[in-house]
Amino acid sequence: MAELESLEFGKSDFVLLDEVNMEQFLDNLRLRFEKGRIYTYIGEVVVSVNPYKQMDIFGKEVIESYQGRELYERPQDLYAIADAAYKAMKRRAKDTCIVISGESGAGKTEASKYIMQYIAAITNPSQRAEVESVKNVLLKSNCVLEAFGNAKTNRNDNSSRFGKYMDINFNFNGDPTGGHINNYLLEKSRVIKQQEGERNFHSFYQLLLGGSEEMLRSLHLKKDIAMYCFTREGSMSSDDKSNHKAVLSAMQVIGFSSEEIDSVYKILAIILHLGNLVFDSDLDCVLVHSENSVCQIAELACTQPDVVRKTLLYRTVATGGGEVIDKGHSIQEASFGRDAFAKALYERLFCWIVSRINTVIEVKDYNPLLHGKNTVIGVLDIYGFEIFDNNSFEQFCINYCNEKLQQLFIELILRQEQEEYQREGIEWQHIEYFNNQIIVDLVEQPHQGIISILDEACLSVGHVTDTLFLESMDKKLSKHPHYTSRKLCATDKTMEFLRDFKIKHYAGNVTYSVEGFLNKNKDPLFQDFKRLMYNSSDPVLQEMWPEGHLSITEVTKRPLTAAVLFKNSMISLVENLACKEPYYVRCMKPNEVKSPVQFDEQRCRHQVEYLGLLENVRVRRAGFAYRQPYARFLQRYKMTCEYTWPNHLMGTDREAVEAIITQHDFQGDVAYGLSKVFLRTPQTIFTLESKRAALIPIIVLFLQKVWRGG
Ligand code: AD9
Ligand code: MG
Repeated sequence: MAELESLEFGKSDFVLLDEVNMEQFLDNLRLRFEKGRIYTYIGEVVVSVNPYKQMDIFGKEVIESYQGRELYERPQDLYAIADAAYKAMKRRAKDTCIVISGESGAGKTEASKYIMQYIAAITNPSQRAEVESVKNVLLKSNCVLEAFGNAKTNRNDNSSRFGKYMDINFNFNGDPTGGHINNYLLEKSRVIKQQEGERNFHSFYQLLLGGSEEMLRSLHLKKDIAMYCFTREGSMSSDDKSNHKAVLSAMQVIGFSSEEIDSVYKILAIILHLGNLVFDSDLDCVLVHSENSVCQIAELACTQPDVVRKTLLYRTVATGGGEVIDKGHSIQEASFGRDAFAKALYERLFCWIVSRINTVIEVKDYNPLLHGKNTVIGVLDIYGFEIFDNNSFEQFCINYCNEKLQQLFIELILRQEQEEYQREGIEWQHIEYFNNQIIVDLVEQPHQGIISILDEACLSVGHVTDTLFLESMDKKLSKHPHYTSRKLCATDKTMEFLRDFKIKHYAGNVTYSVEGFLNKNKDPLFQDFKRLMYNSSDPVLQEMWPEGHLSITEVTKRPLTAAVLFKNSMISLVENLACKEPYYVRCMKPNEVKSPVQFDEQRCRHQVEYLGLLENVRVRRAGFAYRQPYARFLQRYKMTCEYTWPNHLMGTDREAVEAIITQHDFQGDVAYGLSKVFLRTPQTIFTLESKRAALIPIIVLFLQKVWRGG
């Protein structure tokens, strides 16, 4: 019963708190975490706390117990959310989406996997082979994407270093027919450098430690991560070997051909060999120190060693007179080119893997006339807000993404409430909340926003530095309430060297160092590398580098910069989510040490603040905390009223519900909508629940007597 459960395990819904304040919120969260209740509602939003231990709340029997029941009638679980989204999609032919947010290590990816497992388990009861195969590919895709897109960080041993949005398509029967994956901003800088204690992407270690002797020999690799610059900093994990097998088999199940799988591993090997290349100078000329590696790279890339060598040491430039010449690199330029090439190879490999999976799961030959409306559930598992000691361009993009999602959260959660009240003909009073649109504008507004200023700096001719970009921002944004730079605040000249700016994000202040912003945004890669890859006789490599066919004189258009590409992808993501019925999972991390028992109050307080959870509860309570269709409400509480038990003799269910409300004297707390009854305070539902609880044993006794004929 709600009342009893609330005493022992805390309140199952934060709207039931006596008062909405941080202390009560945290007390309840802590109590529930300690009691193993890792999920708590705020209305229809689920707040999840990472348990850091295996819970026995997942599995087949649990899945069965969730099917077809309403959100409020079940214990709190991800399955309930998945089921609600699925039911909305199936019953009302609504496209829905489940947005999973929270910081690194909070449990987003695990949650998204449970949700997908749930959907896979409840669909296709008749076990049709083609649907089973779609489900299998959807589930197996996780394993491949995690191998290539996840890495050990100091915050999470299996951190997703890319954003992922997956659409699952359903036919009118409610069975999955396919899907589509969108990936966002892979953290490719990790390929060449990792922070202390972190690793490169799992795929490299899996190959080196799990690849067969024969495979490694053909790739000219040794089973030793210390031999490669790009893996040297990381440590082995006991799972690398078995995961390699799992990934190989997943790629086969998905439908990668053996040639394609060979190409994937060849590209990983090329990257590892590139990492070991050293440049030297001899008189005036730069040389590659490691001739052997050049030959191996050429062999793996299906091209000639002298072409590889030339690409590493020279770039083709067009002179003013229209002449094309080869210009030799300095050691610094050659190293820069090598690193940019390694990063680009990995990024293209990752994108190719995603699009290869998409070609398999894409819905083909769907005829709405024949198959009915095609509906979609989208699942978004994307990086959470990041504040590090040193924040750079990547954190800037990630935090901008979180601003966009917060904006959507505010818009959808409020809009949903308002729409429901409107639909039901109930008056609604607007509630104040912090609207972060001003920060979104600060970043993305044309001409005045940070991305525009950054682009302007990147596109201007002459030697533009990160510092000039900072100056340009200071000039244009000095009056913005959410922008400041230490340089702007500096009073004495000695502070001139400071090269950072601060954004007052909705989730907290973040100081970004401008160092590397221009370069990461321009993301330059000499055209020669693209041509090298395009001219490879490996069809996969060639497919990945279509623009390599252009010669230097033909490359006239500047490619879009990284920030603009990211901004465009965020805008279309938000548009896509906004037209779906949203379900939210807000993930929290209880502590920094992966402990299943420690509840770090300060860390949790911060997350509650920036996830806007208190505002969420307030919005939910400012309206009506509970709402139920008349028939359902009646079914549950009819025993508490003499006019409705065992059956009511009123005209409509609504009149019967009015009789219950009047009997308990709750008239002041209630509004009657067209199809639902709305209860303003949680206390009302508590009282009804406890009255019901007290009556149940009496009714059971009575029924037993009747059955015994007593
Ligand atoms: V990141 O932004 O990708 O770095 P996530 O995705 O939020 O992060 P993830 O789901 O990877 O975090 O969870 C981190 C770790 O917490 C997992 O590897 C598990 O060890 C642990 N975890 C998370 N959720 C659960 C759970 N429901 N049950 C058990 C969990 N362990
Ligand atoms: Mg993740």
